[in-house]
Amino acid sequence: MAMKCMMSTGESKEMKSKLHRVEFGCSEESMVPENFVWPDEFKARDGAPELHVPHIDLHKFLNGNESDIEEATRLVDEACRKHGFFVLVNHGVDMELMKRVHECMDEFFTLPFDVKQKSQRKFGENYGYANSFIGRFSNNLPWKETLSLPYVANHNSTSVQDFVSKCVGPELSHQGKVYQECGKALSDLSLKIVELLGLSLGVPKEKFKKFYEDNDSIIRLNYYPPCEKPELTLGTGPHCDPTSITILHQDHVSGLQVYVDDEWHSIPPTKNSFVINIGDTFMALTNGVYKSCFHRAVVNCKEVRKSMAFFLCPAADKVVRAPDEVVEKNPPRKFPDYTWPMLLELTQKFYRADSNTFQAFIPWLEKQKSANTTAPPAL
Ligand SMILES: O=C(O)CCC(=O)C(=O)O
Ligand SMILES: [Fe+2]
Repeated sequence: MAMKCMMSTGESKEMKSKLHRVEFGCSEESMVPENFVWPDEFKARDGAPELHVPHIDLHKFLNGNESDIEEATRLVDEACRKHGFFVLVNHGVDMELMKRVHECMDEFFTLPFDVKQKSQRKFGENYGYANSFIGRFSNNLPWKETLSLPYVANHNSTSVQDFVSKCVGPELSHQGKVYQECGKALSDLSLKIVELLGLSLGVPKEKFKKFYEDNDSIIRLNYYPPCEKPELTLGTGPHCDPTSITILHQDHVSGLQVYVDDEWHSIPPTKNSFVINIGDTFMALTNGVYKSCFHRAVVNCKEVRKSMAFFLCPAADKVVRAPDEVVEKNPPRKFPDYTWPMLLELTQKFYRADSNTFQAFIPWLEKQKSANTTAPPAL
């Protein structure tokens, strides 16, 4: 049903003609547009083993004694060197707020398509509503709809609220307020997480906190409609987050999978918790010591799945450069200095983020730098 809603657009006509019948999903027969059918090597199989990630008690880390701190940093260090995923509990974020976020998502994504389309994300832009029928790709399409919002960690900024009122519509301003509050709570939380990561890595506690204090981040709401033949497609294709740290809140439906030791593993939702993962930009800040890991989301035939991701990103003028003390312990320096908008531009316009994003980014960045230095002076 939700798929019908994703297809009730002019752009979908061509795709409708490419629909092919697929026999026996959870229902007797189902139809999955060809563009959503992923090659066999990517398809999800039943029964992915669970990834055993540490559950980190943030309250204990912040208020605990020496041994609580030592335990939290040791577990985080171990997980981040291996795959970069851990679960955060006792994090202090009001779960009633997260419940309201999910209610707003239900309200938004079940609106008629033409209402959602008003806030359509344009090519090269970072914010707004997107689904695969209006997206930039034509094959291996993800089975989902998203709404991406700008969060600016500036004392008086109401960036999220303003975006919703202006681009989504003033009639949804109540949702904007909820997402704004959520952004603030998760931005504050992210500063505690980078403190924990800094300590785990052995850099002064304040270092990363200062770097991200004025973060310019992204909130992404993911809505995965049920799919009658879920094994043919993916909700979010395999990728590494190009951003710094991701704070993910999943509803009660499983779907998140992480590629570790040559195998896909699931991280099922656990109540009142967030899944945290390291993105490419934080990996660069640690000179590659902490890993940004390949992950994806699978869909199911029974129910909608929703997740909310807060992608922590540095302010536009901050130079991403691993601290000397980290490089000295893990030489040589492995990443070029860059600012986040450069990597964002590459992944929004030219390159679909995967596990080789940096291999594409490094020569591209060099080209951009030399184009800028050889350009004739402006008159
Ligand atoms: O929905 C999920 O569980 C994962 C989503 C994700 O990886 C992303 O939005 O980057
Ligand atoms: Fe992701």
